[in-house]
Amino acid sequence: MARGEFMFISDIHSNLEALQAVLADAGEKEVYCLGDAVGYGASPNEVIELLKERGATMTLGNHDFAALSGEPTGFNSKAAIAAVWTSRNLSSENRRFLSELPKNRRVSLAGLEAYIAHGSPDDNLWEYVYEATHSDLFGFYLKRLSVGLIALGHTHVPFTWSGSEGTVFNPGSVGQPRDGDPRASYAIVSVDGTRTTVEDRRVEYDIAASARKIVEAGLPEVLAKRLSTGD
Ligand SMILES: [Mn+2]
Repeated sequence: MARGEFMFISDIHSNLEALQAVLADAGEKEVYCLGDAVGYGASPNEVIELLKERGATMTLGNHDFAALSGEPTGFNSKAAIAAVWTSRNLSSENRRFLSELPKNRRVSLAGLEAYIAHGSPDDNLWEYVYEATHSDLFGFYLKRLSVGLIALGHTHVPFTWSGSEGTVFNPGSVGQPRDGDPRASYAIVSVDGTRTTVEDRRVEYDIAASARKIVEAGLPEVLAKRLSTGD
């Protein structure tokens, strides 16, 4: 029976210190990233380069998309300012890297077929999937996609749902948690034969250093402040 452990991250949002902390915590594992590598924070190039170095399997998020287009349609004013800043500060190489990311992927995790995307299976970039609002659809998603696992990001709120059809989860946000816990959030998926478990993990990181870079970059101060409250 095949077995393996896989690291799932999402919504890093240009927060290098948080990304370094979760990678160190997880150790050497295959990395899957569900989008929004950039946006909000001050280290977009460093974050993309570290993800490339780790050979992360990635999908595109709405903030990655906005940084590519330079047109932050549908964003609040602070997010829009950050998207324009990111667009101006991305290296051409990293811009090309983001532009080549797919909106969803099918991956095989030690024999377990899985689907990964940023938003929902229906709207990969924009739809927010919370357990409270969408759990009635989870069995339907799993059957329709013919997978045993679906990993989604975008909400910055972690959850794991399991039913007879399989598992749907969100690893939360590495770089800008919004569930009231400011520690970086990620998940480890363990596959052992037909058994799949998802373990949520939280990791302390140097929030002050990350916040300082946001202020020094001239980005909206609220984006620095929210890191310490996790909302
Ligand atoms: Mn996000």
